[in-house]
Parts: sequence; C-alpha cells; structure tokens
Amino acid sequence: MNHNLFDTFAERMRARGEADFITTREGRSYSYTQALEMSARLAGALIGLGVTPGDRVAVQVDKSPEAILLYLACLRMGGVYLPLNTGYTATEVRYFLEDAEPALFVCRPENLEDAQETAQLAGCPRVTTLGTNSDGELMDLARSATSWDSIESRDADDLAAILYTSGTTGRSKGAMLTHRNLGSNAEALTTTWRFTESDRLIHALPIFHTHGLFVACNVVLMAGASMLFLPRFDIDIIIDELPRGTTMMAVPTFYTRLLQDERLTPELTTNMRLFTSGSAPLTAETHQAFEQRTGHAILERYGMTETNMNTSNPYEGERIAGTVGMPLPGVEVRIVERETRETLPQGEIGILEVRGPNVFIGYWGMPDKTREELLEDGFFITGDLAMIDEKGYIHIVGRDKDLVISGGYNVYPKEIEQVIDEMEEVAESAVIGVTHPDFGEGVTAVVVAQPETQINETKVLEFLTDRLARYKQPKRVVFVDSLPRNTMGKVQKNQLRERFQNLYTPA
Ligand code: MLC
Ligand code: AMP
Repeated sequence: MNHNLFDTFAERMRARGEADFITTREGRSYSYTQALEMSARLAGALIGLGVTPGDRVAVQVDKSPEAILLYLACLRMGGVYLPLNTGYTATEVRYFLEDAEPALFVCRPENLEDAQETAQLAGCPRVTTLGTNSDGELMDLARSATSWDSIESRDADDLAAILYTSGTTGRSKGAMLTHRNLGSNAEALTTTWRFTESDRLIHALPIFHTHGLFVACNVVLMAGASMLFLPRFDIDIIIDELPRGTTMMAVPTFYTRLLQDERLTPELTTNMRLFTSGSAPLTAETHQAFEQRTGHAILERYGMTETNMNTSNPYEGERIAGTVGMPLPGVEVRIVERETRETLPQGEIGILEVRGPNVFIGYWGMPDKTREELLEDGFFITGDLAMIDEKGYIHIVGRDKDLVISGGYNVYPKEIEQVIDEMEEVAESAVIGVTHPDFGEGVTAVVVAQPETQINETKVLEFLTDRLARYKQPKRVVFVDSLPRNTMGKVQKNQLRERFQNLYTPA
C-alpha cells in the first residue's frame, strides 16, 4: 500500500473533477482536475531539476495557488517540502540551506541573484524561481515538462516535510514531519470540524507554517472543499469576502482587528458556519466579544509545528472561551510535574505532553535535542503549561519555555538577545513579550549599555534591520541600569514583564 499522503489527496481530487479547488480575488483558479494535472507537470519539472525521492526542496516564495501546487508536486514525487518564512533575511536563509542540504531552492523571481549567492555559499546545487502570477522559471519548466503522472511510493514514516522552528538555544531546529503525521491530523480535523465539499475557506494566513499550510490546505484537500487564497490579512478584503465564505481559520490578531471594524455584523457572517483560532492564546474577552457581535462562538484549538494539532473545542457542544478543548481523535495528552515527570491529578498545572500519530519523528540532524524533547514512551514535551478542568477541557495557562508569540509568529528571545549583544555598546540584554493590543505580545528588548557609550533605541533597531526578519525585531527597546537576577544569576524576566507591562497599553 502506498502511504504517500498525495495518494489520499489524489483520490479526492479525481472525484471532485471540475469543482473549484483554489481561487484568487483576481479570478485566477484551478479546478481539482487542473490542480492534479499541474502537480504532475511540476513533479516532472522537479525531477528534471535533479530532485529525487527523499531530497529536500526549500521554498521561499510569496503566497500563490502555484506555491500550493508545488507542495503537492513535491509530495507526489516523494520529495520533502521545506517552506521558509518570506520575511527571513539572506543570513537566516543560509543557515536553513546549510542545515537541511536541499537539492533545490525555489525563490521569488526578483530575489534570484541574492538567492543564487546564498545557495552557493550554503552549497545548495540548484536555484529556480516561482512568481505569484503563474510565472517564474519553474512554471515555464512545468509547462514544457513531461507530466509525471504516477505517485511515488512512500512509507507512513517517510518524511513529507521539514518545518523549521526556532529554539530556546537560539538555533532553529527542523521538525521532521511524516506522511502519517500530516495525513492523520488532516483526517482528524476534517471530521472534528465537519468539513465537506460544500465548504469555502477564506485563507488569509501565510503558507510557510503549520497553520496556513497543513491545517488549512490539507483539510480542504481531504474534504474536497474549495478555498479563496488571499495574499495576506487585509481587513477590507476580508469584510468583502465573508458573505461568500463558509469558514475561516485565523490567529487571534485577525479577530481583534475584525472587532475594531464597525462593518462586522451578524448579517456579514450569516453564510459562515465556522471560525477557528489558534497559534496563540485567544483571550476570553475576544471570544465573548466576537460571539456578541456576530453570534459565532470561535472554535479554539491548540497545536505546534512539531505535533500538528493536538486539541480542539467541540464542533457540537460547548466551546468554552479561554480553553483549547479536548484531545483530537487518536491524540493523548498528559499533564506532568516538571522535575518528577509524574502525571498530575486533574485540576493541577504542569507541563503538557502529547503522544499520537500527529507527533513528529524528531529534529533534523539533532538526535540529542530530539531525545531531550521526544521521550522514549512516545510523549513529546511541548513546554506549554496547562491544566485540565473538571469537564475535561484543557487550559493553556502559560509557557515553561522562553518564547514570545507575536501575531501568531514565534520569536525566541535568545536569538534576538544574541544579535543585540553583538553591538559593542551593549553590555547585556533581555528580550521579553509584553501585552500588545494588536499582536497579543510585543517583542521588547531590555538593554544595559556599556558604561560611557552612546546608544539609543534607533541605533539598536538599525543594527537589527538586515540581521533579523521584521516580525522578530523589537517593537520597543528600553534601557535599564542592570538586569534583575536571582541568586543563581538567572535573569528574572517576570520582573521585567511586570515593570514594562503597560508599554503598549498605557494604564
Ligand atoms: C507583521 N509584522 C509583525 C507581525 N506581522 N510584527 C510582529 N508580529 C507579527 N506577527 C510587522 C510588519 O513587518 C510591519 O512592520 C508591522 O509589523 C505592521 O505590519 P502589518 O501590516 O500590521 O502586519 P500584517 O501584514 O497585517 O500581519 C499581521 C498578521 C500576520 C498578524 C496578520 O503577522 C499574520 O498573518 N500572522 C499569522 C502567523 C501564523 O500564521 N502563525 C502560524 C504559526 S503555526 P513595519 O515596521 O515594516 O511596518 C503555529 C502552530 C499552530 O503556531 O498552533 O498553529
Ligand atoms: P509553533 O512552534 O510556531 O508551532 O508554535 C506553537 C506554540 O504556539 C505552542 O507551543 C503554544 O505555546 C502556542 N499555541 C498554539 N495554539 C495555541 C492556543 N490556542 N493557545 C495558546 N497557545 C497556543
């Protein structure tokens, strides 16, 4: 039996025939038949470029229907899809290329020259381009390529994708996801959220992360539904499109922005059957305000790059604000005490661990790191602090890991601190997340200057410009005389968070 996830998708795609799979605002579209055909052509092009089964294909391109067809082509011919945040700088990309050793790097047409240089420095043998308007070298190659109509045979445990996630040590780790991981999760979500062929998903998330790529696109493919592909979250366009959608997947910032708009009314959302939220905590206030304004109770779920989705509020039944619901079918969750690793009784707060077919098989090239986080009994230590209430609903109450989540993007303080500390005027720094009205948490740098040096906020931000992706750059830099430390010498970030708690939300 072929466990290639594309084999499952292809069956649905053939059955859906001329039905719309993906459309854009500009009226470009692919029916399921067309998507099948183009994925075969793109697979032919990838093979022509020297990609063989098991090879990584690194992709840093703007969102477009063709980018999803490239993902499908890669699955189809047994490649390992490796999407990269479009905001990453050349320095950041070089690390990923060196670490994952892809056979091919697909970049934006306008970035070709820089990408070639980066690829050469990283030892990546081939670079090609993909634009947003069915353009770029890869599309030219696909149009003239011999269609590769078969589907490479894969085991359930073969790699389908590698997604990089930053680490608390400051070094990004490639989470290895298998065909089983992606397939089992897509099935669980499609059933739990009642996705059908009649659904039309409004897709405004980026497609280089688990949320916009796997949760959204795999579920649509599994159900044979259709989706409207928007390049980004633009409030006017979302408001215009809501009456023609049936569902939207979002990070909390989408909902806080929608709530600020008077055009959000019950009438606007009457055709919608499901709004989901995840990637960051949705506050109970936002959940309640959205229900009051529209009559829709947002369905919050909880997941991670390493695990895909773990828990979800029920489709039927009570969706409780401030909770992430119950484990998805096939997923086991336990709450343990950090030191003893003993499972805690219901109601107590501890570290959430998860096991199931959704959980990744390890970090690329990092066996030690894998052993630290993926235990022998199959449970993965998420680093999230959680509690299970008397009704069985899980509450994420905090994080045991030093991590900031800004507008749904993870930012690891260590990575930012290391770059700031490179400045000769800086003695030391601590990066924290501070409550932010738009992004949930705002990345904030607290800096101690070297004695008798001239340094200010602008200087620090300028230094970071080409070194870090925009979303990782602090929204504010503040200066202190010294960092608060405990007796072990560890920086007391709690004290800093408290001191600067009103930086973005003046009391
Ligand atoms: C953009 N900026 C951000 C930012 N997004 N800064 C911090 N955090 C963010 N998330 C920067 C821009 O570069 C710009 O900088 C300024 O902030 C304002 O930009 P904007 O125009 O307001 O931003 P916008 O393009 O509207 O993007 C905001 C957003 C977007 C929230 C819509 O970030 C987004 O789509 N987030 C989704 C992230 C996501 O998909 N996460 C899933 C991870 S998977 P300047 O200075 O140039 O103006 C995962 C697992 C799971 O976590 O469970 O799902
Ligand atoms: P990532 O590594 O980008 O996949 O981010 C995963 C992290 O996002 C998790 O470990 C959580 O800390 C956080 N997260 C995802 N969904 C939720 C949610 N619904 N509520 C709170 N935190 C969440």
